[in-house]
Amino acid sequence: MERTFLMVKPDGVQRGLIGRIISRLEDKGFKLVAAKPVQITQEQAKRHYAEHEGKPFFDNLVSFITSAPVFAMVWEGDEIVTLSRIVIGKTNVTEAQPGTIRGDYAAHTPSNLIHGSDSVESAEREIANFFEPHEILNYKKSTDTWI
Ligand code: RTP
Ligand code: MG
Repeated sequence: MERTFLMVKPDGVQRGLIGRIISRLEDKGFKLVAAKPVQITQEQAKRHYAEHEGKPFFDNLVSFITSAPVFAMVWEGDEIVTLSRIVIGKTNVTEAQPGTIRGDYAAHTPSNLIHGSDSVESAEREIANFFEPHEILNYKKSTDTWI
């Protein structure tokens, strides 16, 4: 079973969208296996966004993600890395389609509400940056065989 790291960004927490975002991911049929609110440190933010180091928006991105608490999560599902990014919608809010989280709730590109890992390798690295192995649960859900 594939895992991904999804994180409600500071704008989503401040706007009270944690519950609605979780509902959409549950509705899709994904399984929540870890979750906690986190105040990200500078070091943790730089590790998380290491792939963007050197890009013009990097400093703003680190400032934004450390500006207030985020809600960090690990979700499980078949092909969840690809599927969750479809549920999330495009990075640029002018391209995010209605029916996606960003398409329905985000109105400015840097504040696009939620992060999703872009590959299985990124997911492993990002999960390790936020969670200890014992914080990630392994359990059966009654819907497992129906999704
Ligand atoms: P994320 O990593 O947050 O899930 O978003 P993503 O894969 O859709 O987009 P990515 O290219 O990884 O960019 C990471 C975040 O950086 C901000 N960003 N700003 N041109 C810009 O000002 C710009 N480009 C990207 C966004 O917050 C984006 O989600
Ligand atoms: Mg990304």
